[in-house]
Amino acid sequence: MSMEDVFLESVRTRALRISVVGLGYIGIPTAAVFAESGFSVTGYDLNQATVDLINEGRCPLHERDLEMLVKRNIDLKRLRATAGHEGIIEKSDCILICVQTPLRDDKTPNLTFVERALEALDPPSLKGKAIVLVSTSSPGTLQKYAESVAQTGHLKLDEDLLLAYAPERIAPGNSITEFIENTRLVGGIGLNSTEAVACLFETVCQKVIRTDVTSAEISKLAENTYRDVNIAFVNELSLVCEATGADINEVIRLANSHPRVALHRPGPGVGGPCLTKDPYFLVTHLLVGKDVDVVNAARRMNDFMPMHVGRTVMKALESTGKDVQRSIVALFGMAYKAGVGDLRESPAVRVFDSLLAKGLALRVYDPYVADDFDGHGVCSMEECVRDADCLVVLTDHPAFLDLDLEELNGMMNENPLLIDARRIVNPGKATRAGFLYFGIGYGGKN
Ligand code: SAJ
Repeated sequence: MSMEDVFLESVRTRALRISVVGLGYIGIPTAAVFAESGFSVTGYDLNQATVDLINEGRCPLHERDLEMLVKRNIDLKRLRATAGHEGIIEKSDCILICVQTPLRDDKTPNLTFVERALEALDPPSLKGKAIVLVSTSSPGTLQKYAESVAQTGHLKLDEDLLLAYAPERIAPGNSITEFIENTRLVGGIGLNSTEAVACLFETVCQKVIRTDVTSAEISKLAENTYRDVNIAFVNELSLVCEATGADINEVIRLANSHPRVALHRPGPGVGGPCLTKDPYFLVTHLLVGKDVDVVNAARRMNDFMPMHVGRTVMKALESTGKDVQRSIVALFGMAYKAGVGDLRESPAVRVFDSLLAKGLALRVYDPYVADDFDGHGVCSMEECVRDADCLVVLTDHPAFLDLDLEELNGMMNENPLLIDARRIVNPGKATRAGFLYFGIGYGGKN
């Protein structure tokens, strides 16, 4: 029997022992979903606290259904966690690498964690195993590793060792559903690797597309970069609208009526762990240099937006003759996107920092974030806006989609301002409720 046949048989019977290296945002859902499907899964992490928590059937992440899956599979003894990497090769048939891949300060990929995880796997002892990289990585990462393994002369790639890239494509906040329902890409180092690992993922994902390893690496990055570039373009259009008296919401409505246009939404910038990183990973090998590519220009545009929002707040306060240094500014939303309590790379935090640096009195309300924002956090909308001069909407949380503007105005100081950085408040309604309205991409007269 070939190694691929043995692997496929043990996938079918669930005898395949799976190890997940890195128990973070991706590793925990991955481990839980495979355990739920009947596999015996061991998670490895250097953080003892995470390992202990998981072994108690608890979960450090706030993700719908995840803790329930972790608990059930810990109780059924299909899932366990271990600190460090010791014994990993002997105890596994398939190793899924889900470690973090951050950016360095100079915006180049820091693949140290992936490299360390791979270095811990000694090629001679990998015969008969499968290694699957799940972490976001720069194009060529797995091919380079494959070449280094081939050079040792111990193993025939794609025959003795199966090697594939199966990038995660799950949005934080909805991990489990997206893990199962989103199409999974599997790119192997050869046809055996692709087929075997694709079959493994077919046990937990509704749809799997087979491809080659480098195409999978590039397309994972392309998806998030497409989104970042699209949003950057919309943010640039917003500046055009502000300068010409137009409204970005109307422009998007019109342009998107064309069957081949799908403009995204403007905002105070782009946050989260993916769109702020993946574009840089994508252009790692670009030969033309960093000044002439679309990708870096888009990143610069989106990074500029928090500053633009900060300036809009200052200009709005000044335009009404309010004493800026004595003004109270209420901020609605600090999370990087709607419906999550995640502050990673949040543009709202950058707006907060810039306004704080200008000496403004700030209050922050975010129903999803348990953080007191250095003493600026408050627990309700009312507490946030009471006697405030200006309200800034920074995150499009569901709770902010249908604000009672009259009621809010009634609690604020005279002639309140509303700065809508997400364009979710109707300018006409805000004006009728007594606000002086400013919005990103809103060039209309108030
Ligand atoms: N944003 C806008 N305008 C928009 C859409 C988003 O300003 O029209 C902002 C959001 O407010 C947020 C940022 O962009 O600050 C990122 O938002 P996102 O909705 O792209 O969410 P992420 O980063 O949590 O998830 C992305 C998703 N990628 C794609 O949709 C292509 C998700 O499917 C991926 O699994 C995830 O990255 C990932 O892990 O790579």
